[in-house]
Amino acid sequence: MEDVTIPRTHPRYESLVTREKIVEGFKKGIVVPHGLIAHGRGEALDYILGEKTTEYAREAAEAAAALLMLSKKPVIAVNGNTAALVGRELITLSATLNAPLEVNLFHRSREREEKIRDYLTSLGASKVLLSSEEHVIEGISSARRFVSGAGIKTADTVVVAIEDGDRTEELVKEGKNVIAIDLNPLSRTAEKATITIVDNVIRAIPLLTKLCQSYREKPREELLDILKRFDNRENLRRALAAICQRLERLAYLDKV
Ligand code: PTJ
Repeated sequence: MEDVTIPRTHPRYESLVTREKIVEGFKKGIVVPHGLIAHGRGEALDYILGEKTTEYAREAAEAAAALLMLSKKPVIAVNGNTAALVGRELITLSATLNAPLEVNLFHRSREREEKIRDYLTSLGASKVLLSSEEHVIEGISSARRFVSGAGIKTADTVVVAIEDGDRTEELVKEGKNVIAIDLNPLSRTAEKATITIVDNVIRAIPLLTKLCQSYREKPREELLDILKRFDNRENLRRALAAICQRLERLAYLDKV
């Protein structure tokens, strides 16, 4: 297939570069075909959201950073899409938190797990865990139930992104906090997570990392306070309201 160079002046440059990353990941065998479809859904939602981090997404990211700073054993789950889109950024978040990355796939195969691990290692990751059939999250019907004993199984907080919704609820049932990054405020993952950041991973992961770095010296009481003020249901309501308002403005005005 021919490689396409995207001119910097293209009005949709960022979006097209991101799309190229997913396609590259697919060619490398990191992203599954279903991941391309998921990406398209994300693109559509991001377009409606205005392709920028909203105020409510920032507040959710602040609560997520506070929770991560308070967590004893955070783990960052990685799938095909997140490895392809934000592999490097996930490594920086992992280093900032001293939290492992764990490859956990819906369309699971050992071969793809290893490909993703090797890809992350080539980018500089030092600790990438893989799933094991010895450790299971009960109640999950997909292959995502297999997790690492040193990772998700024993984590107190799990960061998940671009998820299909089958496991957040079960992780929460196991007493874990779940931080989800999902552009769809109506998804099951968004609803069931402890904290949902309704934003694109390409913006949300760097923002979360920056906030974690700046919260390092924050006293525990302040972190607890940030967390206490956050209400996930209310935040999702604001996300939906913002989508409605933006569409209304687009419908009645010539520009947004
Ligand atoms: O690599 P695997 O095998 O684990 O499979 C990963 C996919 C993505 C195929 C799997 O998790 C899946 O099928 O996901 P869904 O059900 O399509 O859900 C993905 C969710 O992520 C949807 O709500 C999308 O709107 C959202 N999404 C897509 N792209 C982004 C996103 N959210 C944040 N940032 C994005 N870039």
